[in-house]
Amino acid sequence: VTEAKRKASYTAVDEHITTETRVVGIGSGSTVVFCVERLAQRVKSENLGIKACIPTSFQAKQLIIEAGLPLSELNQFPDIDVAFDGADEVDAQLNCIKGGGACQLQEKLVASCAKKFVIVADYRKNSMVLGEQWKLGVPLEVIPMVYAPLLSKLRALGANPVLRMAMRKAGPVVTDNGNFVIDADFGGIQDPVALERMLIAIPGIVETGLFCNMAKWAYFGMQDGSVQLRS
Ligand code: DER
Repeated sequence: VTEAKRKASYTAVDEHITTETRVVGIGSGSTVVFCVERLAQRVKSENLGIKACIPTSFQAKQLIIEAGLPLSELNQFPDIDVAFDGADEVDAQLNCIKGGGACQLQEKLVASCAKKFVIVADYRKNSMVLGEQWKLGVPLEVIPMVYAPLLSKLRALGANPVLRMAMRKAGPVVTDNGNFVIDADFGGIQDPVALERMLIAIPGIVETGLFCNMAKWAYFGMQDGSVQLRS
């Protein structure tokens, strides 16, 4: 799977980073690590004009710093040329479930400011209907003060919601923005656009892991070593 992630990421960076690229959005998770690796290689070996890399989490910030790439932020570089990010599941229309790493709030902000939003993933994420492969539910970033009422509201909507608990830290996961994550399993999601609209309107849900009509390219590393592009 690691080789599949690396191949998808290298292919995506090689196809979307040019000498014209100035500002790059860097997603979160284990696949986008290889995008940073490839970008750093190319900055070193080619005359690229990258001026800023915009992180989507503490992890992404660390990746940018450790790769020696120029770290900056949206308020200094509001127009992102291309953003790379992973996904937990991608459907036939390139709608995604994201948030496996609890970073979906900043990821969606960066993706929303990018001219091009590119997904990199291994073959396990390639799906037809969201919720069919990814069984852990739609990650929702929520305000801690209201997580219990939200669990009830989500149950009333037919979901099976769970407050995401931390590993090797007592209590729930706390996001980079100081919020909690509720994973709400809705089963197969035939209309992710409608579900996203309904969820984001509920007070206390500050962001959902449904990225609809955002990604225009998705690179999947396949088991046979090939890379499949869906766009
Ligand atoms: O948390 C996130 O949204 C990540 O992008 C995640 O969905 C993908 O993580 P992975 O590349 O480690 O599978």
